[in-house]
Amino acid sequence: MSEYQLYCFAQSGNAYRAALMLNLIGAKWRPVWVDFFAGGESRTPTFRSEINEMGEVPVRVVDGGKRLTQSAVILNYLAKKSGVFEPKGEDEEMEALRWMIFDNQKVNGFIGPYRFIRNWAKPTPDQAVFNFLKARIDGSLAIVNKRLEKEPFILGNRPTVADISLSAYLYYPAEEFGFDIRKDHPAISAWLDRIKALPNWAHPYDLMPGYPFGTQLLNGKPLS
Ligand SMILES: N[C@@H](CCC(=O)N[C@@H](CS)C(=O)NCC(=O)O)C(=O)O
Repeated sequence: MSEYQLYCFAQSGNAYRAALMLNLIGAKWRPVWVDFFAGGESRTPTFRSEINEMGEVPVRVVDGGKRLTQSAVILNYLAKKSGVFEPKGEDEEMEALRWMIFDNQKVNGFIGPYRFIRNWAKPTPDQAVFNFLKARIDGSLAIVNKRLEKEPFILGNRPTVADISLSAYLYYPAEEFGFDIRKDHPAISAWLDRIKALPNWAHPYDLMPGYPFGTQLLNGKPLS
């Protein structure tokens, strides 16, 4: 029996943070597919009253019903529980949190909407919106790249929740972004390879259901 359920869908980089963490720590978990695109499930009154009042995925549910949302909260909970990717001591905890907030707000907080409006929003917004977001993305990724020129991981020599949070979105295909993050930011590229080499790493489209669109399949098989 799985210890955790994760409400998610394959295209969600926010959900992928939590799915990747669960996989990397070897947790027993199973995905629950959220029909985000066609069904608008996260906007329904039922989802908001019974699953997450914020209308977002990921949502991590422990068998028995206890729920957690916000990927940073989920990552920190799982790190504490497993002892894996856990920042050690108050200074590291604050440092990890600092980067996770920066990620949520300014790195993937801009990359996520950019990728969404480029691939799925109807009608497609004006070019000015893309230009604004892209300038913010370039500036934020340059900050992360500079940090990673000095150390192999965000907090130093070992990966922590800050690395899982910041890296997850960046594994989606470059064609979905329309720019090549690895080419533009070489230290980020080398860091993505280091995280990808960790045991149990898996691509978002292999780890969460809903790719291709509108299916409850995971790797071509129905969800159990
Ligand atoms: N800060 C949140 C962001 C969650 C989030 O925005 N998830 C997207 C899916 S990738 C969502 O559910 N969006 C619904 C909406 O904005 O209406 C986290 O890290 O969990």
